[in-house]
Amino acid sequence: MKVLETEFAIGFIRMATDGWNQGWHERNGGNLSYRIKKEEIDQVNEELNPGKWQAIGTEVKDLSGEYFLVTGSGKYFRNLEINPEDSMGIVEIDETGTNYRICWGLVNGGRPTSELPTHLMNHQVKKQTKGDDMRVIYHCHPANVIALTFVLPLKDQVFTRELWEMATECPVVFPDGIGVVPWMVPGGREIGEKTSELMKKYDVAIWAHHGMFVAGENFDMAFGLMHTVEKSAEILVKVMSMSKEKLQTIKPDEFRDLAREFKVTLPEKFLYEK
Ligand code: 2HA
Ligand code: ZN
Repeated sequence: MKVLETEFAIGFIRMATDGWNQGWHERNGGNLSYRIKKEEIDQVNEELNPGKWQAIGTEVKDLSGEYFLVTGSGKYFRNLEINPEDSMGIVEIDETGTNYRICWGLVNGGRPTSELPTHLMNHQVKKQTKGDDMRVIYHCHPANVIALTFVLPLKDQVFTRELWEMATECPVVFPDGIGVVPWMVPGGREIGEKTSELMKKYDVAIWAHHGMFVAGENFDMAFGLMHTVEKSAEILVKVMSMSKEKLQTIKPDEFRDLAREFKVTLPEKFLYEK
């Protein structure tokens, strides 16, 4: 089977195109990775053509032998659909978890995303904590979430609570909450460590003045989570633009009622009195 005929490649490209259409991927902004299942990589074995091992820049021992479909460094989401073999690639992780090699795609000498360390460290955390449930890590630059990082305190409690309040579905969609990473230099191990630390608790991490990372079971869940958080941020931006104070909102006890009814656990640290 050809890589481009597989369900995972088709889903990956569709998600990238949807993200582009949302306006979340100006120029070469954002990146996407998918941890490929054993049976899926076996399907495309004949098309794999491993290149040279190269350093990841961090260690992800628990991902040794795994294969990932990833977007390329400097590649534009806008082009993924029309030129997938140039814009994305399959990489394999070596036994030590410190090197990768390109096995398919990135045909014009491309490299995996500059955020490969963060993607892989997030995948490792999700594999450790959720087993095989989480396969998608997604990063983009959504305007409303980024705007909020200039006016809200950069605290998990504040972002989670403010965004929960903006739409009743939010606490049901991201009950564990949202982590916030202060401004840092992107593209390396350090920001990857900080982000993956938050991914132990949350499926969403906001990078101040930069963008957002989410983890999802599949493309629908990851895209839907990004979409929900960014929509909630858009409502909050509108509310804050209209008025300094909310005349009414969802109260802590109402969140507790919601949690009971929808059978989710909402950590009490987010239900503080204001
Ligand atoms: O350009 O989004 O964080 C890709 C990025 C880097
Ligand atoms: Zn970015």
